[in-house]
Amino acid sequence: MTKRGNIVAAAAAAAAVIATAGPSMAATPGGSEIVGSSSVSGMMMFNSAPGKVVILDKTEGNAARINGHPAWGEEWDTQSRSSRLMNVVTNTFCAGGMSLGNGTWAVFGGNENVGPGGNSTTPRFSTTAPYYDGDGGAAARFYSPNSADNADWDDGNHYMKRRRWYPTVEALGDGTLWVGGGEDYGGYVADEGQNQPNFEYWPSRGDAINMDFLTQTLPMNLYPLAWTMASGYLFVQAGQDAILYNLDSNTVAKGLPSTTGPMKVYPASAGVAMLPMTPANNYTQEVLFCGGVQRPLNEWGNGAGPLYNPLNTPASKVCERITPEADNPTWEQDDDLINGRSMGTFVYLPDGKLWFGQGVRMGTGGYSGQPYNKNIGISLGDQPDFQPMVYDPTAARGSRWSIAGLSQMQVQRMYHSTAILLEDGSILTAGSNPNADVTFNNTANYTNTEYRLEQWYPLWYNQARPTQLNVTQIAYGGGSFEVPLSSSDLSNNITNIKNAKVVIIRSGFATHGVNFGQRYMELNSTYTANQNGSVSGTLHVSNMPPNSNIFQPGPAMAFLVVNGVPSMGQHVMIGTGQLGDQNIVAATELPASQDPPVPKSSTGNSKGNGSGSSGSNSGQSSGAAALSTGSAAVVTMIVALVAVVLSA
Ligand SMILES: *[C@@H]1O[C@H](CO)[C@@H](O)[C@H](O)[C@H]1NC(C)=O
Ligand SMILES: *[C@@H]1O[C@H](CO)[C@@H](O)[C@H](O)[C@H]1NC(C)=O
Ligand SMILES: *[C@@H]1O[C@H](CO)[C@@H](O)[C@H](O)[C@H]1NC(C)=O
Ligand SMILES: *[C@@H]1O[C@H](CO)[C@@H](O)[C@H](O)[C@H]1NC(C)=O
Ligand SMILES: *[C@@H]1O[C@H](CO)[C@@H](O)[C@H](O)[C@H]1NC(C)=O
Ligand SMILES: *[C@@H]1O[C@H](CO)[C@@H](O)[C@H](O)[C@H]1NC(C)=O
Ligand SMILES: *[C@@H]1O[C@H](CO)[C@@H](O)[C@H](O)[C@H]1NC(C)=O
Ligand SMILES: *[C@@H]1O[C@H](CO)[C@@H](O)[C@H](O)[C@H]1NC(C)=O
Ligand SMILES: *[C@@H]1O[C@H](CO)[C@@H](O)[C@H](O)[C@H]1NC(C)=O
Ligand SMILES: *[C@@H]1O[C@H](CO)[C@@H](O)[C@H](O)[C@H]1NC(C)=O
Ligand SMILES: [Cu+2]
Repeated sequence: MTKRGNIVAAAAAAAAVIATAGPSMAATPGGSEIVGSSSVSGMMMFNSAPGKVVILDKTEGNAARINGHPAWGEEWDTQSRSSRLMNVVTNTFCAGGMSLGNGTWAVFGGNENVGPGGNSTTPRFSTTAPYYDGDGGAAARFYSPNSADNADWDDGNHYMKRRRWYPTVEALGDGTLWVGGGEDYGGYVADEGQNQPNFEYWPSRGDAINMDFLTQTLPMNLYPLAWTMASGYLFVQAGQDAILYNLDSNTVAKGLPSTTGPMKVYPASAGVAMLPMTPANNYTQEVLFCGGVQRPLNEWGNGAGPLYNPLNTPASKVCERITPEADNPTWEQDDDLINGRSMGTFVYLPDGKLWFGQGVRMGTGGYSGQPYNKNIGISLGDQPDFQPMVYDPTAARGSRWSIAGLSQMQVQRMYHSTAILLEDGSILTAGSNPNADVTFNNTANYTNTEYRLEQWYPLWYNQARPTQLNVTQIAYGGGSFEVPLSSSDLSNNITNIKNAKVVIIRSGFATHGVNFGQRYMELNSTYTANQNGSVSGTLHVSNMPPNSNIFQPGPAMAFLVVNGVPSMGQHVMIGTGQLGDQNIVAATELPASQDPPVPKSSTGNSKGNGSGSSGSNSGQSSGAAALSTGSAAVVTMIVALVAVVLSA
C-alpha cells in the first residue's frame, strides 16, 4: 500500500473524536433549525474534516477581526456550534475551489484589493486601511486540515498564470486540478475585453491554454460548468452550448447539442449535479440542470448589468438532463420544478436522493445598482424561495420531485449563499449577501447581509443508524473489503441485507449555487447472510471502480446505507492520498450473494430456494486488502458508532 499523507491520518483522528457523537441534536425530520451565526457571510463553504466546515466570504467589513483586518474566513464546528476565525489575506470575492488528491483544499482567483463599498483601493492594487486585503485575482490559496485543528490558510504566497474572477475548478484523475475561465475583474457577466478564455493546471503545467469555447459563449461563460468524465474528457457547459474537451490534445473532442432550455451558468444560475453513479446504472455519468433563466444570449448585457429587468422575469422551472458520453447525447426534458428558481442548489443525500434548496423565484444572481432595484439594495434577484425539495433520480418520470413532509426554511438564501452536506446527513446552509459590502439597512431587510446558519434535517434523520464504517482509504480496483452487518444495522430484519450498500460522496466546494466537485458513487457489493438464523451477515464491498476519472482522488465521505437510512459519514481518502499515479489495478470478482435461509416456519409464500446462492461463499475477503490501515494508533481510536434512536 502506498504511504499515506498526513491528511489521511488527520481525518481519521478527527473521525475518532466525533464518531461517538451521533446525530446528537434534537431535530425535526423534514424541518430545520437556526444553529448559530457565522462571523463571515457564507459565500463559499466546504466540509473540510469531520465536524468541520470552512466558510469563506469576500473581503468586506465584517465586524469580526483577525490580524488587524476584518475576517473573511472561518471554520465552523458542527458539534460545538462554535467557530474559529481564519486568516485569509487576499480577496476571495467569487473565487473557485476544490480539494486536491492529497487532501489539501485549494481556492483560486477572486478580485482585486478593495475598500469599503467594494470599491478599488487608492492607490489601486494596494493593501491599505481599513480592509488590508491582498489582490486575489490570480491568488492560489491552500488549506491542509490537521488533527490539532489549528491549521490556517497559506495565502498570498502562490499565484496562477492569469487573473480569474469566477473560475471553475475541477479535479482530474491524477488528483491535480483544472482551473478554467473567469475574467480579470468584477462584473455582472463577462466582458470581452477582460475575458479569460483559457485554463491552467494546479500544480502548474506551464502557461494558460486557450479554449475557444469560452469566447464563443460570451458573455455567459463565468463559472463554466465542468465535469471530468470517465473517458478523461472534460464536459463543459456555458451559454446554451456544451462540448467534450480533450485535455491531452487541447481540442474539442466532440461538440454536443445546444440546449433550447434556460441559461444555466452564473448569473442565470441553474442548480446542477451529476446524478449518482451506481452499479445498477453501470456508473453512467448523467448531469442534471434545474432552473436558471430563459433569456437569449444577447440580453445578458455586460459587466455593468443586464439589458432587461431581471426582477420582472420569473426564473425557469425547466429541468434537463444530458449524458455527455452517450453515443448520441441529447438534452432530455425532466420533471419541472414546482416554481421557477435561480440559484437553487443541489446537495446529495446519502440515500441517493438530492436535496434542492436556496435561491429565488424572480431574477438572477449578481448585483448592480439599477433604477428598478432600489428597494432591494442592489440585488438582481427577488422573492427568495424557502421551500426545499427532494429529487429521486430512480423514480418514474412525473414523480421525481417531492416536498412531502418538508417544511419551509426560515432564512432566505439569495445571491452569495451556500449549502453543504454534513456527516450526519443533515445540510448546513449559510450566507446570502447581494451587496457590495456588509449591509444591514436595505429597505427590504431580506436582502441584507446574512450570518445565520440554518441546518436542515432529512426525513430519516432520527431513525436508528447503521454502524459507521471503519475505513480510512479506498483504492481504485484490486479487491474488496468486508462490512459486518449486525442485527441492529439490519433493524432486526434479515431481508434488509438485500438493501445494504456503501456510498461515497464528495460534497465539494459550494459557491454560487454550484457545489463544484460534488459526486456520488455507490460501490459495487454483494452480501452473505449468516445461515444459522441470526439476523446478521457481511457486505462484500468492491474498492472504487478501476478508473480514477469516474470519481477522482481526494477526500470524500463513506456511508453505510441500509434500507435508505445512512450511517454517520466516515471521512476517507480516495486513491493513494498523493498526486499523480493512482496505482489502478483491475477489479476482482465479488463472492456471489448468499441469501438468508428460508424460514422453516414459512407457510408457503416462500418464493423458492433463494437467488444467487449457488456456489459456496466463505464470506471472506475476495481480494487484496481494500484499505490502507495506516497508523494502528490512529485507526484503533475509531470507535464504531452504535446506532442511536432519538426521540424528536
Ligand atoms: C498537496 O499538493 C499541493 C500541490 O502540490 C501542495 O501545495 C500541498 O502542500 C500538498 N499537501 C500535502 C498535505 O502534501
Ligand atoms: C464607492 O464608489 C462609488 C463610486 O465612486 C461611490 O459613489 C461610493 O460612495 C463609494 N463607496 C464608499 C463606501 O466609499
Ligand atoms: C459498463 O461500462 C463499462 C465501461 O464503460 C463497459 O465496458 C461495459 O460494457 C458496461 N456494461 C454494461 C452492462 O453496459
Ligand atoms: C445605512 O444607510 C445609510 C444611508 O442610506 C448610510 O449612510 C449608512 O452608512 C448605512 N449603514 C450601514 C450600516 O450600512
Ligand atoms: C425583516 O423584518 C421583519 C419585520 O421587522 C421581520 O419580521 C423579519 O423577520 C425580518 N426578516 C429578516 C430576514 O431579517
Ligand atoms: C423486512 O424488510 C423488508 C425490506 O427489506 C420488508 O419488505 C419487510 O416488510 C420487512 N419485514 C418486517 C417484518 O418488517
Ligand atoms: C451465526 O453465525 C455467525 C457467523 O458465523 C456467528 O458470528 C454468530 O455468532 C452465529 N450466531 C448464532 C446464534 O449461532
Ligand atoms: C459487480 O460485481 C459483480 C460480481 O463481482 C460483477 O459481476 C459486476 O459486473 C459488477 N458490477 C459492476 C457495475 O462493476
Ligand atoms: C428447491 O430445491 C429443491 C432441491 O434442490 C428442488 O427440488 C425444488 O424444486 C426447489 N424449489 C424451488 C421453488 O426452486
Ligand atoms: C477497524 O479496522 C482496523 C484495521 O482493519 C482494525 O484493526 C480495527 O479493529 C477496526 N476497528 C473496529 C472498531 O472494528
Ligand atoms: Cu459572486
